[in-house]
Amino acid sequence: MDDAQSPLPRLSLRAVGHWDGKRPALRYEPDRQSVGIVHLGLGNFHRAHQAVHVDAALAEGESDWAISAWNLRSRALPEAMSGQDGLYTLLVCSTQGTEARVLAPIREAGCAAHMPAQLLERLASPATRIVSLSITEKGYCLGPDGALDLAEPALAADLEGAWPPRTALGWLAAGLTRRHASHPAARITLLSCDNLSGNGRALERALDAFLRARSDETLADRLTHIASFPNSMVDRIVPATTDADRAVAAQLTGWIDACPVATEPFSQWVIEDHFAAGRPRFEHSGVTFSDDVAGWEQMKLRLLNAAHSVIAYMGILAGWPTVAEAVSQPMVRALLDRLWTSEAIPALPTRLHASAPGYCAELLARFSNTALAHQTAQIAMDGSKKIPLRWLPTVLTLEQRGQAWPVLALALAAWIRALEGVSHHGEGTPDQPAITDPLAALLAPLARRPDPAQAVFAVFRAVPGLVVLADQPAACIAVTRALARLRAEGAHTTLQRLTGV
Ligand code: CS2
Repeated sequence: MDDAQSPLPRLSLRAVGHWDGKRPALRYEPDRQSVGIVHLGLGNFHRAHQAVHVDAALAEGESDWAISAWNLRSRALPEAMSGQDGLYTLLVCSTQGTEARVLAPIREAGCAAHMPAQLLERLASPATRIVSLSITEKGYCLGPDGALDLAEPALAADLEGAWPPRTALGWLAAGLTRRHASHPAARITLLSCDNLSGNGRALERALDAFLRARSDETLADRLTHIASFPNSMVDRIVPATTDADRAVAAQLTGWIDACPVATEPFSQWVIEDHFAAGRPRFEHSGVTFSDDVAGWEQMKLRLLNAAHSVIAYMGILAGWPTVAEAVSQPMVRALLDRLWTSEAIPALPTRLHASAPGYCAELLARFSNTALAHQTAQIAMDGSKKIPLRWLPTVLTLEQRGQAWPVLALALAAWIRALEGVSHHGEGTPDQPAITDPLAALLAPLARRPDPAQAVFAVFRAVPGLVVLADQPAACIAVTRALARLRAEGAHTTLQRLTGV
């Protein structure tokens, strides 16, 4: 949308100040809120999830918990938000309609590579009591055993003292070192909001390993006294922003917003209540505090995220661009039903079995939300990092019990087929795989090996998180059969054959 030609004003504090009583109002004065949270990974998920809970806390008068939000490299969103005083429109979309609200919990947005001194200062400030992260699975630089991958190039550079740091761990280490020098007793919570199992522990171990790898034992030891790392399960479906979202935001609010965020009505956040330096009263806005975050995480990763990835690769191959379009196909619904009832739920710990069917019924309703254009290609990204967390625990559990897992075998084959760069039109070129992945350049030629057995084995061998499957002949055979079928008959026929629909 072209601001210059639009009769509508750009979203800003000034524009909102001229509120005419008809538009969505702010519930607090943005300028009177002070920063208590530094967030790394300013993206749509953060803005539709954690930031919404912080917004509610600020509206209740907890004015020292505003957010300073940062991207490590990308400037686009921080700049767009800064251009509108940190304000943005939240669009909550359902088939009943779309609701728009303007939020202001993010009082500062920046790019770390561009403004390193400012981020360092924020991290070091004792006013910062929570540092939260949504940096995606790959941002933690973990190997398949959950240990820090010291060979990861950006991490290796940070261990050598690169400035500005290139990884979130490098930033945390730099910020905490500075903070410890000036305020040695200042306590802090480091809160992971990513889809990793045991995300808090994973972050704690990774940071500890990072500090020790650069011989900073003093700070590593000290963190066990002054820092906490609560595990948390985060859940809200938040697609990338489209021009259609911008048009809807303008229509509903009367302001031009360069970066609105569209999401579903559902939102869930379960956190261990271990905050070293206080926290907003998140329970007032629906956050659950629990000592059993692991159970919630397993349900979410193995039922929701696992199903999402299945839909993503089948959707790419079959030509369904969005999740809602994919699940409108009876054969995809049959596939999900089989995934959940015959594979994922039986492999969950028994104590979760009773609640799982209801959880899955709700998932199907969420996935069917046609008001949300959640692209299968978006979910398909970074499969080499996501699949080991989402599918592998189920596969290994069933394999150990001698039970078959045909849906996940097809899903693994679909991922390999998509890595070949082949979509439903047979599109994709040798240099341009259809899906984005940090290992795509390595994996695409392996996935294209003419012999499907060799393709499967080579891909498993090349992905650290899946190497365990390369050593399991029965698993390789199951995936090879599915890949051969996909190659010979295409996605539709293969799906029909498996589901009988
Ligand atoms: C999705 C998740 O893109 C993906 O990999 O599976 O982002 C998913 O939408 C969220 O985890 C839902 O909470």
